[in-house]
Amino acid sequence: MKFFNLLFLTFTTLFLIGCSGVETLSNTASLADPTGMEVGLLDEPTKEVFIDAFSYGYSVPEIKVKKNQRVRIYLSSSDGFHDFVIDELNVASKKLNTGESINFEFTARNVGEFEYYCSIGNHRSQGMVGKIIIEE
Ligand SMILES: [Cu+2]
Repeated sequence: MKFFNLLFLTFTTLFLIGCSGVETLSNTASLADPTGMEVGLLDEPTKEVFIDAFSYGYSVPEIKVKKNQRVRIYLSSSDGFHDFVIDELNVASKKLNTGESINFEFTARNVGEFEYYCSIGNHRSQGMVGKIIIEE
């Protein structure tokens, strides 16, 4: 009986050592990875932008991001039927009624300045536009 207890204890100990060993190894690997820092710099964190749409405008008139940065838009409509479109980036949101909200993501692939606008009726010409600036 004692032998089995000892055996059990030995296996448990080995198992625990094994686990902590794996953890230490992976931590060391990520810290020691010389490209880790560079990847971190290239991969900007997702840019989150909260935009309220109303007749006729957006609460955020300008968005600035880096090339290839992920952008997550939280879009709500406090007044009217609206959407959010960027032709050059193939972004076209769902259309929102008053009180609705959605969020969606896209990647800022092209460097430049692009207009985002509401594609409903004549909202765009009423001034329902903004600008996204994507920098190198
Ligand atoms: Cu609109």
